[in-house]
Amino acid sequence: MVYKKVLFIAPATEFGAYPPLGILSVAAYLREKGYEVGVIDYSGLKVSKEQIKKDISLHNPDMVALGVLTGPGLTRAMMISDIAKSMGKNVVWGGPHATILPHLTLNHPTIDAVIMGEGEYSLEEYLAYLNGSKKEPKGMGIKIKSEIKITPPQDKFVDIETKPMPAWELIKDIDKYFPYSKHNFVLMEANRGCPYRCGFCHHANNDVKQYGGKFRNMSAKRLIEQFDYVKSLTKKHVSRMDIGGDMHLTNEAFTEQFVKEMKESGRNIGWHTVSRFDCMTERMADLIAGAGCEGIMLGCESGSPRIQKMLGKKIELEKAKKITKRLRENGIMVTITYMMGHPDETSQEIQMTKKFMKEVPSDQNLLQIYRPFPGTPYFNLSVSKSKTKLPSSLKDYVTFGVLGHHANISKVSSALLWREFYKSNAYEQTKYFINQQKFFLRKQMYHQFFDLFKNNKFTFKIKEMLTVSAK
Ligand code: B12
Ligand code: SF4
Repeated sequence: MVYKKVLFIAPATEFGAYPPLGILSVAAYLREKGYEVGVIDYSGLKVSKEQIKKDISLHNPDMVALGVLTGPGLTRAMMISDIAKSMGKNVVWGGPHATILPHLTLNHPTIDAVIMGEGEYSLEEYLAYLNGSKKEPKGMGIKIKSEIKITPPQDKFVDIETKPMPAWELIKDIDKYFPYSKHNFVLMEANRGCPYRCGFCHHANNDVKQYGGKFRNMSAKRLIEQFDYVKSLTKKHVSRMDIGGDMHLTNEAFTEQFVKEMKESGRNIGWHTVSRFDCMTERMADLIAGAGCEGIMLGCESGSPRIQKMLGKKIELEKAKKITKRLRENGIMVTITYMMGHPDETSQEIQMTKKFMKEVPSDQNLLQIYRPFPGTPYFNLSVSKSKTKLPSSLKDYVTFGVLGHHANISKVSSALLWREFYKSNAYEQTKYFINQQKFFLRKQMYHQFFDLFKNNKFTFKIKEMLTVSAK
């Protein structure tokens, strides 16, 4: 049999439509290598077994390749794999879940292979292998006669600047990503990897680093080309880029070049980005503001110096204050992420985070209770402290992360942890709601402004606040 036709599927969940950027990139690369490719994105849609069967029959591929995250998307990913296998297809998984847990993924009976880390070269090598090449494919796990074999990482990684344009045109209903009548955002691939290793994060994992390759950032010029390509495929009004990925502005030199290209384009495209306080400078805050940046997310995670040190994120309160103030003076909306429930966190340390949140004048403090994610140092700690039962099948990972499965590895009781979280969060969410509405008005994003009322988000927030303060 010759493996020539690959159908990529993003199982995702019915809650929210997001472009499957990993799949779009791998599909574009394989097509350039002469394979026939198709893409189906089920994000934001309810989907039945009959529909899946119909979709696979229609494309009639030799291989069904899925991109999967840990969490609720796993249910549909397993369902699609079972159906595809019953139709005689070779079934491959790629993306974060398969990278972190290749053995557990391959133990599922209907999955033939997993691609670990970056997908382009490994899937190409796997297809060549299936088509008779003697060369063992790198960067993957294969089931050979029920035996699982994990192969070494690739020794070459993709140049994200020159790789083919992500295959956005293969998505049937691209407009689903742009729900507003005006001023929609495009989520864009702008970089790969992360140079850091924060204890709770996917990027702290050795396999993620080895199989995913080094951190790479894309030029603004290439990003604008991608943006224009997406715009050319939709009649919807798209005016802004959401620079996807976990880390973007790592230093002043890159930022300087990035904003230079943004300005030279003369396009006035709005963009939202990501950085860390220890990477940011006041000069960077000025530079990005002058080149269309409208929003930035910065990871802080805790106000406790012990926890920051443990995470490798040494954040000076005074610097964070100064930078946030400068960003906001420049009209940039600032979101700072925090967590409660770090390893051995004390009640005193929770108070330090609350104090930090109060003193740093952001638009939004995005607060979460820590939830363990597989393959990370915090997760291993959680398991070794016996707070988390190690899941033994794909099914056990469905409720991870998103659905609030959590193990308390702090020193405070769970009741206190959740009480502190709800109290702070109700206030923070209300503050954010007001700041966000101000932002929409300032930017004349009226559809977004009224959408919050239409979907009753305001009443919901007020209710949440009243319920918590009544406790
Ligand atoms: C955008 C984004 C989202 C978006 C859209 C997700 C999507 N469509 O993929 C949204 C907002 C929905 C989201 C939600 C969540 N996310 Co998210 N997200 C990201 C982010 C920032 C960028 C993803 C991206 O587009 N990357 C660019 C592309 C090119 O990279 P890629 O997807 O990794 O693809 C490459 C390889 O993985 C591989 N590959 C990927 N798919 C496939 C498929 C095949 C067949 C093959 C062969 C290869 C392959 O090849 C690609 C190119 O080389 C990543 C961080 C990151 N840097 O990747 C986190 C990340 C993927 N998210 C993460 C998490 C934890 C979540 C949430 C659980 C958060 C939460 N608590 O709610 C939810 C889960 C939601 C769900 N439904 O399951 C984790 C994943 C951890 C894990 N074990 O799964 C990441 C890695 C962040 C982190 N640092 O921890 N996320
Ligand atoms: S800087 Fe962000 S993406 Fe990088 S390891 Fe830390 S939390 Fe993860």
